[in-house]
Amino acid sequence: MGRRRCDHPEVSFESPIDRTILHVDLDAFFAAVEQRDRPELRGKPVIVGGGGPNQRGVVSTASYEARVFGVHSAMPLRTAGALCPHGIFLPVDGRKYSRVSKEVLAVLRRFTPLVQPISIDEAFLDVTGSRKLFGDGETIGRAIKSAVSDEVGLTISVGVARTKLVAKIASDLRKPDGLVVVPPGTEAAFLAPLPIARLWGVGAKSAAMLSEYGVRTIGDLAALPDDLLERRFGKVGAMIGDRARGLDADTVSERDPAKSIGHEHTFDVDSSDREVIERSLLGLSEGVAGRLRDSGVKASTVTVKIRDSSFHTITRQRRLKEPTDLTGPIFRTALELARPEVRGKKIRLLGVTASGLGETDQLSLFGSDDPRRRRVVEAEDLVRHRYGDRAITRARLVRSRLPAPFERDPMTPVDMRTHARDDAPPASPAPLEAGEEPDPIVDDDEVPA
Ligand code: DCP
Ligand code: MG
Repeated sequence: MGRRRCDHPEVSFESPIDRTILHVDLDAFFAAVEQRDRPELRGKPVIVGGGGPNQRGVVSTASYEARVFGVHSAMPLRTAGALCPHGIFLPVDGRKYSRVSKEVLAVLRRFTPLVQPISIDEAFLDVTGSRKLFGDGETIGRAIKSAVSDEVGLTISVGVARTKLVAKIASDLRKPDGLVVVPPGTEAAFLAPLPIARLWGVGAKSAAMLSEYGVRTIGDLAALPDDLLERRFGKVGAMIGDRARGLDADTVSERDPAKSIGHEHTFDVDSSDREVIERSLLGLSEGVAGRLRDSGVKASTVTVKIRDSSFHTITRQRRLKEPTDLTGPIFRTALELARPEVRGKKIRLLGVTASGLGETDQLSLFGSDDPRRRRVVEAEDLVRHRYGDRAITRARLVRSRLPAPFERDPMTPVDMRTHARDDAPPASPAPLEAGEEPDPIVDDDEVPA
């Protein structure tokens, strides 16, 4: 079992809160379930995703035995077949994986009620309040690993730290079957030697810009002065600097209280430029849709918020015919709601919020979405998770010079970062109108940034 304790000397790092956060992520999830259920597959290169090596489509996941050959998620099946001709190709059994995912969640919830599922096979847990009952973070991590192994028959990797970011990086470091503990006070030292690509919010572009300053590792980034980072990267600069030093105030929020997911953007200079406004709405919609997918929920209502140069704020809301977690329908609705309201005004702030959230079957292979489109979106999500929100974006956004990620509106009263934000009542009541059927989504406007 991979296990590592970070034994760097204490670095000075002030945190007012003594939290213990775990990030847990099942190993080679879909493939591991198949190997569990069919012992003859154990120790073999198993590739889950579609019909076989000569089929269209992509790999959902590969067992660690298949990864040795270079096979990985989102790779075309044909490529996987060429790399690993002896691979055992299996179709995706979404219903089974959803069921197993729920069993694992039930185990996790025995250790704390504060469980935030992030995807079908990973979750954050805040176990601060459980330590008296179950022991320290490491002890709880071990107990979770044993329980998941004994009761569900799968291995799960665990990261233990004081912040979500550090816990997530830690859980990935010794996969499979890892347990990595980062003791309080050693966050910055733990992060320092890692490449900056591991940091949330640092995409390929930012990495290239940072390399101009000789930044390769998270430690190099942490050493840059804040004012330089802010000058070069704006508000985001200070944020990634903090993250590089292990500072991250994001809290573990259960999914249930999240009634809406919203992103907002304040323009540096108030704008009446239609192109600028529409691009912003697209970027905001994209961010919201990504968060919906991360949380495994679909939204049935879209709200736009518009503040003009005189600080007059309105919101307009519309219910969609069909719940969605995709950018297209959210953007189109936001655009239709905003267009009549922005005409002839100088706009200071725009917001897009999705509400009426319902749990999706994580593998919406079963939904009415086009499964091909769904695969593209999932592959994008994977890149986004690995390299930050701006690693993949639409052509229309690439041409723009919008800051990323979008900042929240400082005047919004309830600010709980990305999740768990109560639906603010519309400033001026807006009737709920029936949304139109979403148009087919154009696939070819995505390009890597
Ligand atoms: N998945 C998918 N398509 C992707 C990425 C993932 O269908 N592009 C599915 C299959 C994975 C599951 O989601 O088994 C969980 O994703 P992870 O990224 O956690 O990958 P694994 O659990 O397979 O492997 P790891 O051990 O790296 O966590
Ligand atoms: Mg996993």
